[in-house]
Amino acid sequence: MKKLFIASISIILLCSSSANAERYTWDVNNNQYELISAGAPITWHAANNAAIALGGHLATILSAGEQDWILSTFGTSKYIWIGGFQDPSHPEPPYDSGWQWVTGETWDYTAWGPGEPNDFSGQNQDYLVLWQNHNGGWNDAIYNDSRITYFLVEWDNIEIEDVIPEPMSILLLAVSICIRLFISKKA
Ligand SMILES: [Ca+2]
Ligand SMILES: [Ca+2]
Ligand SMILES: [Ca+2]
Repeated sequence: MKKLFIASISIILLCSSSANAERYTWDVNNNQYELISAGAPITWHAANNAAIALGGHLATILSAGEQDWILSTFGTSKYIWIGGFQDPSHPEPPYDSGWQWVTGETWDYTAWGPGEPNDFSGQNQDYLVLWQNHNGGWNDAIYNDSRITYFLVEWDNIEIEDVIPEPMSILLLAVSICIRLFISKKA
């Protein structure tokens, strides 16, 4: 019985993880995230378009919880585009004003790295990146910074229950199969 139960759970876990092996769900907002390598330098705009084409958007980080989860899930060793940008018509300085999220979500949390944002050397640094040199702290970068080859896509609370049975339903199904097998063995 116990072995059957464990086997059922293993199959369930295998099934649920194989659907989107690269995607991770943050259980606080139930959103899914995937770190994508372009394999070559990619502009912020190209990354933004790619994220939309995938049915998501460049990741938006609204809290310390989301920032911490993203860094612990995807690491701090890469330069990664995310979904923040600065209105190009916004006067600068101040460098930290006029920022917004691609989704229109409220911009009221920031995790700037030391000295950022800064329009470094007078460049138009108006796009948001998780910066390797700041251990994942944010940096404002120019749209075509050649160091950036990764981008993080987020899918908002997608309703996977429409296509895949809910985990609890699968669990109950597995348990009922175990019980039936157990009863038929006894009979
Ligand atoms: Ca988000
Ligand atoms: Ca700027
Ligand atoms: Ca900067």
